[in-house]
Amino acid sequence: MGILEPGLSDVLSGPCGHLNIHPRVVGGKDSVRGRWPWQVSLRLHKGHACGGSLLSRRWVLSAAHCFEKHRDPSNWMVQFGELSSRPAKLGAFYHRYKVQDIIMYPHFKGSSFIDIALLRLTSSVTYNKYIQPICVMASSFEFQNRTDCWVTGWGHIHEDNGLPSPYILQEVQVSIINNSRCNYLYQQPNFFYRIEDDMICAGSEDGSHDTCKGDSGGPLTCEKNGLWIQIGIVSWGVGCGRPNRPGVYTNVSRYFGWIQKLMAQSTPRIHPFPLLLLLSLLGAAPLVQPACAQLSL
Ligand code: 4AZ
Repeated sequence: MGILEPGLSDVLSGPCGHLNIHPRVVGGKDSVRGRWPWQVSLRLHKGHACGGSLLSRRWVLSAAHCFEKHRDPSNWMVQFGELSSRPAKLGAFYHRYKVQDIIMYPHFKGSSFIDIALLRLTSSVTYNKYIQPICVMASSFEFQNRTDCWVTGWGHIHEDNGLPSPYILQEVQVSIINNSRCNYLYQQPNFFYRIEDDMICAGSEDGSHDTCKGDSGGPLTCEKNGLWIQIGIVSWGVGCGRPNRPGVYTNVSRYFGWIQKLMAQSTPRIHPFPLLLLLSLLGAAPLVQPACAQLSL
């Protein structure tokens, strides 16, 4: 049942990271429906609260801080496959799913540390042209000098300005800023914020490309060999679009084992034999074997 991916040495139980349509956050532009088919809107009491990404039919990845004050899954809904965070058409409601469990990483202590959560959905998501999962990998080392990654979201377009009507998903290209450089920037001129090992900085040093309030939980993605990989989760920053204050993202690869373990534990109702398959990518970093996990749950 596995699908052999060109350029990848193992099998997938279901494909991830494929785009059907090829190509404001801060400094961004309107996206196109289907360009980021894994992007979801997490809705608290029916309004957009945070971003997230689809990993498989039953699992959505987001930031733990989104749920710090709202831990009851019944207050949340996940909206898939829509360009607007407030779609006018009634059909959009077909693509809203309920949340069964909110699972924060066990050591999450609030705010920006270990800022990762998985949502288990009550039912399986139906994939289509506009709804597809993203890949995650065991290492993000090889992405550290990339200048062509992307972040997407329905968050603020400036520190004090929300996204205006019709609330179209924004996309912005960002550079990955390595941790030593990011720590240096965050000390300029005299601030001190520590960028931990499980965080990745991205944006631009002049602040022109950034994420903001409301983008939290959404994906930072890069393409590799034709597949899109999620390397970060929008987590925090000092303001939005400020020079020397790039956006800070949770480094997803640091939690690859945790994600894999949780997704494997789920008891599927439709597919009787869930598969856990690791996918090694060609051209992997020499010490850490990157893997792309996709589960048919
Ligand atoms: C927030 O409050 C937030 N500039 C998200 C991203 C950034 C800052 C704040 C990064 O959700």
